[in-house]
Amino acid sequence: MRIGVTCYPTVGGSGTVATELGLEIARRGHEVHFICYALPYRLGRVPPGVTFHEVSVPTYPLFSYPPYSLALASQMADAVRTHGIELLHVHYAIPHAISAHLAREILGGGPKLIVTLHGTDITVVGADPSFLPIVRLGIERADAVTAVSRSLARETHEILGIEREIEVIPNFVDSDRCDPDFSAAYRRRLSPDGAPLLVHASNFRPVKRVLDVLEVFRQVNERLPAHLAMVGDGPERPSAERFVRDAGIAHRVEFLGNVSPVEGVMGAGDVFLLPSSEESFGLAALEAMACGVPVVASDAGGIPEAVENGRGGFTLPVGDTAAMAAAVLRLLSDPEEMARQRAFARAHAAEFGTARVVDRYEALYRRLLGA
Ligand code: GMT
Repeated sequence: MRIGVTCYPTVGGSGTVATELGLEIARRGHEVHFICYALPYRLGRVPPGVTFHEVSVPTYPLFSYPPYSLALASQMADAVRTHGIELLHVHYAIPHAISAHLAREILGGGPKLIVTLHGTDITVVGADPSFLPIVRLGIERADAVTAVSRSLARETHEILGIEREIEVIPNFVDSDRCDPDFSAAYRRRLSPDGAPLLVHASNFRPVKRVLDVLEVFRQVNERLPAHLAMVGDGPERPSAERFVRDAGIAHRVEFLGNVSPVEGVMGAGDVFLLPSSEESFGLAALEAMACGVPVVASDAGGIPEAVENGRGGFTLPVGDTAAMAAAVLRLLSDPEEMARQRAFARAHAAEFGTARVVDRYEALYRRLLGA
């Protein structure tokens, strides 16, 4: 099969899933074409079965907003025509689903189209009245739509007021990316005194509630001296840095920015924190569990589908920092419970292994192409 993939190339869950899926599909002998505005951050070395098509968006004094969606549509049409791409798989509805429709208009037909919904493309941006009608169109006209959790599929039906079938294919994780030696080195750096280490990783957007991460840590650290590693970057970072200064915990908290591979730091931790207010799935939590790190998270959106309460993690009401701190303290003060939860975390993450989940995408591709 010849597959075109479009995603945001920047650090984030949808780009990770799109890239790892494309790479695995290429390993299975198919031809994969990434059509993006930059090389996806997770692509690394581009293997022989993969081609990258850069979307360049010309600027012009009239364009306060350079039309990325249109440049993408033209580039998609060109890649399809030149390479005989049979199926376009776009990740994140806005604007990728619409660009793909436009590409099909340019071609007067052409490839099948799959739209994979990742979360904020529906729950935050897509729900905005400025985008809702165009997102609805993009989703209704696709040949297949997938969502990364049952919760997101349900929300999509509710928010967009549509009835079309949405197949739920969960996110996946490769535990081979966990590297105990590398993590041990990180642990020595982040906890030189051997105290427990908590970890959070995100894009520091408001939905991640990073101040809750810090508040949970503050409460834990009051009872049991610990360290916190904050991985990632984004708009809430300045307020987070202010919080740790004001709370007098700056010497216990390290802001690492984006690190690669993220599993290096995640695997160094004792507990991973994810107290988000919106989360379609919570891939970061799954990555932590794959490295044997239990998760304390909120019960927002699809998190309970990724983190089974009591089996490798605990899900608690959004904003209940006291309950989250208590869950962390319980884990840190009971080595037997910690060992049990670490084993559960690994076993639970194994259920979301790459091969099993990619089989489902490959089957969907074959179904659409009659291959
Ligand atoms: O908003 C983000 O956290 C980034 C976003 C993305 O598109 O990169 O993540 C979303 O997609 C991930 C992969 O499917 C999911 O694991 C995240 O839960 C989801 N984020 C939200 O729903 C907030």
